[in-house]
This record gives sequence, structure tokens and C-alpha cells, in this order.
Amino acid sequence: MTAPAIRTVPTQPVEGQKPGTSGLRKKTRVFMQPGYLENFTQALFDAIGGVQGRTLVVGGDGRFFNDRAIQIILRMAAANGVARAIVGQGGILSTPAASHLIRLRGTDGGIILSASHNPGGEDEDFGMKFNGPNGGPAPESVTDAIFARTTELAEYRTLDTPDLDLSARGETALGGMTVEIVDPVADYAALMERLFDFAAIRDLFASGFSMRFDAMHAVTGPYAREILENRLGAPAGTVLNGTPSPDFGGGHPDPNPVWARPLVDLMMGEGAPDFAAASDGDGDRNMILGRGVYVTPSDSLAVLAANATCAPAYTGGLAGIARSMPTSRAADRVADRLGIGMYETPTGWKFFGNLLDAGRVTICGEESAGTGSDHVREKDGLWAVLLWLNILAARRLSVAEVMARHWAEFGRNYYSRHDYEAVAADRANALMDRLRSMTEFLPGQSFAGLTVEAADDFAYADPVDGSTSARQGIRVMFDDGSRVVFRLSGTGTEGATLRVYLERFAADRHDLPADQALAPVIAAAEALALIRDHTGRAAPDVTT
Ligand code: G16
Repeated sequence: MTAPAIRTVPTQPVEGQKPGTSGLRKKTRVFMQPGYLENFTQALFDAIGGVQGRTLVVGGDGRFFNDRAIQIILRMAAANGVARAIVGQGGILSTPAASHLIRLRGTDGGIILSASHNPGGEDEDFGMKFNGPNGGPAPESVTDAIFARTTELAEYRTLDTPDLDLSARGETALGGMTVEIVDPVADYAALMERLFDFAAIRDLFASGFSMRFDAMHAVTGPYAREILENRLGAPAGTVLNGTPSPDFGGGHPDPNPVWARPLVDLMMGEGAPDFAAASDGDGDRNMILGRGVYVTPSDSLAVLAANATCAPAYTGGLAGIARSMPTSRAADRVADRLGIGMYETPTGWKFFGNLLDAGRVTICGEESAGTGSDHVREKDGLWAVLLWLNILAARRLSVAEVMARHWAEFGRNYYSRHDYEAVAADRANALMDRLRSMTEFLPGQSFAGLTVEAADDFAYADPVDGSTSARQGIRVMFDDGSRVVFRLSGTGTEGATLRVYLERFAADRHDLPADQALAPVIAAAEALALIRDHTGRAAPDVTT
């Protein structure tokens, strides 16, 4: 059989292919434009020094266009000399499973197709990102190089071959490249079984402990069924919305109190199960609920860090903890108590990679519903759920009791994030520019009764490689220990999303509704940033 000829296709740079917080995210129709995905893929291959002879993992969250995009990428990978592509069966891999596979198989990295928690469909969102050999999202130096290459690209390489059948496991050839189609769940489930005390969690379920896991019609359905129902013995029906669909059942696969409302209502109502959780489109985010209680992602990070030694993987203790800057400082109190390092990074999981690789931290987390550890280099929704289960199995307390005891020991960092979505970019930029120009004059000034102690535009110097990242969000610290942070999202696909992160520490009095406890900080944020004037909105679109 003769090898298919490599076709070199002339192309022109496409504007706007700059990766954001987590890869390139655009409307699906933008990605579907002829040459759009091809250009970005070729730019990626070129920017990492070519892919001749390399091994790459390829998979995605199954959203609309996932299947076609994978075929395009595989043909281009073969034409560019990739030796082996490891592909999830049906083109499916959750983000943490892809990260694990990259590491497990010692590959040169991987391509993950997902727009995460953003809705899927022809009129919704699509995304693509590159993860390096450590399994983590490419650092800014690499994404900058990819972007630079997109601005000068003149051609891409592909093959003229029919689509591959990705539905059956095994090996097949595409040009000179071997395509290995693997079970997307098996290796990941085996990793989870090594990290956690599955016997203890099985006992917990056997004792009548009840749980619901909402996969939100997204990628974690098959993972959750295998791990929770098959391996841990949770009753059938524990996993809700467990069959992935290309448009996520028409929903918004973002595990937060707004988009996972039915699950929250279930947990706040009569007869709620003991525990509930949800994950997002690509399986890296999580939401944790107990009967009558919603655990904020920031609190979840703190609780997981404080109790990690309940799980076999972490019995030796933690090397350190990292959190993104806007995440509440609840975890800092735990690090302080444990006498371990605490690192504050910009938003974006990629910033944790160096700290994890250098062994400085074991657990990382973000306010945006992400927690993870050094077992992979992505945040990991099911990992967080299993660590919670392991803790509940070891301590035999309810979620509400775990939280109450945690706050009694460490105090409570009340926390909330207000999002103003699809704001006209010039208005959102005007708000940020105004704040930036004000920061140096803020200390000493009072807003709605709170006096500013310090303010800055967060800048980060990576302690491992010395790289720097500036303009990562305006932090305003008040003299009562409260804090507000303003930044623009780097993952939206429409206009700008303004995120306002609100935090207030209470050494005692831990039982207030968060919006009540945060009312003074919310008022100060408005007085300071004139959010209503700039956005034209009377209230945030989403509060988490
Ligand atoms: C991505 C990043 C996270 C980040 C989140 C929100 O998550 O991996 O590190 O916290 O976006 O970012 P932003 O505030 O810029 O929108 P995911 O789950 O969307 O991949």
C-alpha cells in the first residue's frame, strides 16, 4: 500500500488566534471556518519545534465539532511526521484523563479539545489547547510562541485520507503515523483507585450513605459511572445526566449554583441525600454540596488541604498549597497551621505547573471550581469528589459538620464572585483602566465605610523559572481584612466578562448567609469601581 501524499496547503494568517486563560476559545462556527483549526494546529506544531517522530495524546470533551476536529488534527499530525497519536475511544478524553495519559505514557504532550464549562453546539463554544510533556497546560512562553506563529503562517500540511473509525480500540495506521485508540476511562480509574481508600468509601456507601453526582450531560458521565457505581458500589442512579451529548443536553455544563440549580435545590430540600457533586464539560471542575450546605470552591480547597492525610496518597503530608490570587485566603490559614508553603499565582491552571513539577506544592485550587493535586497537571473534578468521599468515610461526619468544625478551627472566609457577562469590551476596559490608574492613590481612602489598606495590579514572578506575568487583576485590601478583586475573564467568547471577587474574614460568627456577611464589601466594591455606571447592569448576571 502506498503512503498517502502529503498535501501542503497555502494559507494566510487568521487574526485573533491568541490563547486566553486556557487555550484558544471561540464560537464553534469560528473554529469551523475553512482553515481556522488547520492554521492554529500548524502554528502549534511549528511553535513547539515541529512534531517529527513525536507521540501526542489527542482527545476532547465530545462537544459539537469534536469528532470532525479530531479527524482534521490527526491528518495534520500524520502529515507533520508525528509517530504515534494516542486517542480516546470515540475521540473522548476528559481533561484530567488526558493529562494523566500524557504523563503515564511519557508522551511529548497532547491536544485537548474543549471549551470547558462553556455551552456546546454549532452556535455555542469550542476550544483547543496544548498540554506539554508534564501533562499541564502550556505556559505563556509556549502560547505566546503559538500566537506569534499564527500571525506569519503561510501554509499547513495535511493528508487526503478518509476519516478514521475511532469507535473501536486498537491500532491503525494513518500515513506513517500509528493511531492508538484507547479506553478513555480505564487508566484514569486505576489512578484514582491508587490515590484513595476505595475500601473505606465502599464501606461508606454500604452503610447507606447517599450521593448524587451530576455529570451535566458532559464528559464525566462514563468516568463517574465506572468509579462511583461500578467500583465503589454506589447504587445505580447515583450518577445523574451521565450520558454525554454534543450540546450537553442543551445546558450550560458549569457546576455552580446557577447552572446546576436542580442539584442545589435537591440538596437544600426535604429528603436530600448526604452528599452531592457536579462536574463540567471536560471534567476538570467540581462543585461540592452537603445536605443543606453549598461548599465554596475556596473553602473546599482549604478543607481538602486540612484533611488530605485521610487519603492514602497524602498520608505523608503536603509539600505546600497553591491558589490563584482571586481565590479566598482560607487555604492560607491551613498552610500557616501546617507550617507549609503557600503560593499565590495568577488565574490559570498553567501557573501551578512549575510549582507541582518542582515539588513545592501538592494541592492547588481556584475559586473557579477547580481543585487538584500532583497526581496530574490539570484540575480534576472527580479527584476532588473522591477526596471528599475519602474524608467523609474516614471522619464519619456530615459535610455540614466538617464545615462547622473547619470554621471553628480556622475562622471563616466568607466569599462570593459576581460576574457581569458579555459587557461591551470598551466599557469593561474603561472600568479596569480607571481602577488601574487609581490604585496608588487608594490607600487611606474610604468607600462605603471601608478604608483601603493596600491596592495593586497583581504581578507574579514564578519562583521556579523566574518568568513574570503582569496585570493579573486589581486587588484592594481593606483594613478590616476584607478584600475585593477585579479582573476580566480570559475564557469568554463574547464581549468581556467582568469578575468581582469578594471576601471577608470572620474569626467567629460563621453562620451568616454569605451575601449578608459580604454586604459591606459589595457596597465598597460598587463605590470604588462604579460597576453599574460602567456595565449598565443593576446586578451581576451570575453569582457564585
Ligand atoms: C480555566 C482555567 C482556570 C481559570 C478559569 C477561569 O478553567 O483553567 O485556571 O480559573 O478558566 O478563568 P477566567 O476567570 O479567566 O475566565 P476552565 O475550567 O474553563 O478550563
